[in-house]
Amino acid sequence: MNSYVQRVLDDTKQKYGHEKEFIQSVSEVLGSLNPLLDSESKYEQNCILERIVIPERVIIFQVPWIDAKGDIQVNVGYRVQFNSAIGPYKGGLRFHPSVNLGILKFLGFEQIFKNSLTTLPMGGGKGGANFDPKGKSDREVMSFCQSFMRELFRHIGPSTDVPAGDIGVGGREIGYLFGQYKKIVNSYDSVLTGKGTNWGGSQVRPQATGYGCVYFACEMLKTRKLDIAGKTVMVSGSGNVAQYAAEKAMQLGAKVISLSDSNGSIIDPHGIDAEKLAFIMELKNVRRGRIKEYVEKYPTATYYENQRPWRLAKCHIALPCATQNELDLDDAKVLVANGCFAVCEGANMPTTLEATQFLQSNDVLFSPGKASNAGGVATSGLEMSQNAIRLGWSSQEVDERLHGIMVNIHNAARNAAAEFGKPDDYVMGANIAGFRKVADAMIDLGI
Ligand code: NDP
Ligand code: 2IT
Repeated sequence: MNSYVQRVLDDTKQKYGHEKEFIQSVSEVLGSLNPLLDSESKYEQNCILERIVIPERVIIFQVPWIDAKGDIQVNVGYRVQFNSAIGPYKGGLRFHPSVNLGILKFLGFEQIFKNSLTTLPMGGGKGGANFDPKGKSDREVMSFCQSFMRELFRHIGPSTDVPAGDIGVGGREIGYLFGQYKKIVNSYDSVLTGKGTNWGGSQVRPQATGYGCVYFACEMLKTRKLDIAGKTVMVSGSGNVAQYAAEKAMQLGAKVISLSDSNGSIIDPHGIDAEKLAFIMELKNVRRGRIKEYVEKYPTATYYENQRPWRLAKCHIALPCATQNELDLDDAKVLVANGCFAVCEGANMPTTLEATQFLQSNDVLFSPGKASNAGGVATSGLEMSQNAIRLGWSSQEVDERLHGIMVNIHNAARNAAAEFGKPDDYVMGANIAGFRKVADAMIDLGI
C-alpha cells in the first residue's frame, strides 16, 4: 500500500475506530487511490487525504416533539456538512433508530465522491435523526419534522446545503420539512429536493435512484455483450429504491423474483409483474405495511422471516437496495455458486468489503453504490436546476438526462479504472474519478 494512504488510514482508524461504517468506507475509498497517489505527489503535498476525511462542519441538535398521547419525546438530529469544494453540500436525510454520527459520516463521505461523479456542482453532506417513523401517525411524523426543521433551517440554504430523502424520509417527510422551512424563512427556496411535482419537485425524482441503478447495470452488462432481458434478478428492500429498480428491470424484460424488508424476504418464483408491483407500492407507501403481506395476496410466493434474499433462490443479477452491509461474504459465495454474474448496488455500501473482494475476484461485474445509485442525487441536482430557472422539464426530458448521466458515470469509472490497468474494477474507477475532481478543486481553492 502507498505509504501516504497507509498513514492517513491508520490515523483515521486510531481516532475514529468506533465509527465502524465510516472506517469501512474510508478504507474502501483510500484503498482504491493507491495507484493514483503513487503517480501524483500533489495530493500528499496539499494534505488532501488528511483534510478530506474530516467533515468541514458537523451539527448535532436535540429534536423535542409531542406524541399522539401528549407525551414529550426527544431525538437527536444531525447534519454532516462534509465537503463543499465543488458545490453546496448535498445529500439525504435518514430517519431510522440506528442513525448515529458514524453512520452519517460514512454516508456523507460516500456522497462527496458520488456527487462528483454526477458531473453536477454538488458537494457532499448527509443528515438525519435516530427517529423511527414506523408505527407513528402522520401527525406525529409532522410534529417531528417541524421540530427537526426548527433547528436545521439556520444551517441550510439553496447555495449552502440542500438536503433530500433517504431511509425513512420520502415525499411525506420532505413536504412537512419544506412547509416548516418556508414558514420560518418566508421564502420559497430550493432548499430541499424530492419535493412533490406540484410544489417544485422534479418529474422522475422518485424513480431516479432505482431506474438509474438498472441503467448502470445495463451498461456494465453491455461490456460483456449481455442484456438484462430474460435474466432473473433479485432485489432487496421494498422502499423507494427497491420499488423502482424492480420496475425498470421488469420494463426491460427481466424477471424480478425477490423483495425484502427488515423483517424478512419474499421469493416469487413466477416473477413480480406490474400488477404485483402496484400492490407493493400501495402496501409500502400508502398503508405502510410489511412485505410478508405479499404472500397473503399472492400465495404462490414464499415469505422467509429474518432472511435476506441472496441465499433463497438463484439469480443472474443482484440489486441490493435496502441498507448497508446487507450482503456478506457467505451471501456472495452462494450468489457466485448459483451463477450470479452482476451485482449492482442500489443502496449505500450494501456489500461488505470481503464480499466485494470475493465477487470481483470471481469475475462478477460489481458496481459500488456511489456510482450506480448516483441517479437519485443527480436528479436532485436537476431539480435544483429547474428550480433555479423556475421551469419544470417533462418526464421524458428528465429521464433522458438521467440516462445520459448514468452512462457517463459508467464510462468515467471504467475509463479511470482502465487508466490504471483494471477496466473491470468499478470500485477503483469510481473512487479515483470521483476523488480527482474534488481533490483538484480543493487544491485550486487553497488552504
Ligand atoms: P426506504 O426507507 O424507502 O426503504 C428502505 C428499505 O430498506 C425498506 O424496505 C426497509 O425495510 C429496508 N431496510 C432499512 N433498514 C434496514 C435494515 N437495517 N435491515 C434490513 N432492511 C432494512 O429507503 P430508500 O429506498 O430511499 O433507501 C434504500 C437505500 O438506498 C439506502 O441505503 C439509501 O441510503 C440508499 N439510497 C437512497 C436514495 C434515494 O434517492 N432515496 C439515493 C441513493 C441511495 P423496513 O421497512 O423494514 O425498514
Ligand atoms: O444517498 C443518496 O444519494 C441520497 N439519499 C439522495 C441524496 C439527494 O440529495 O438526492
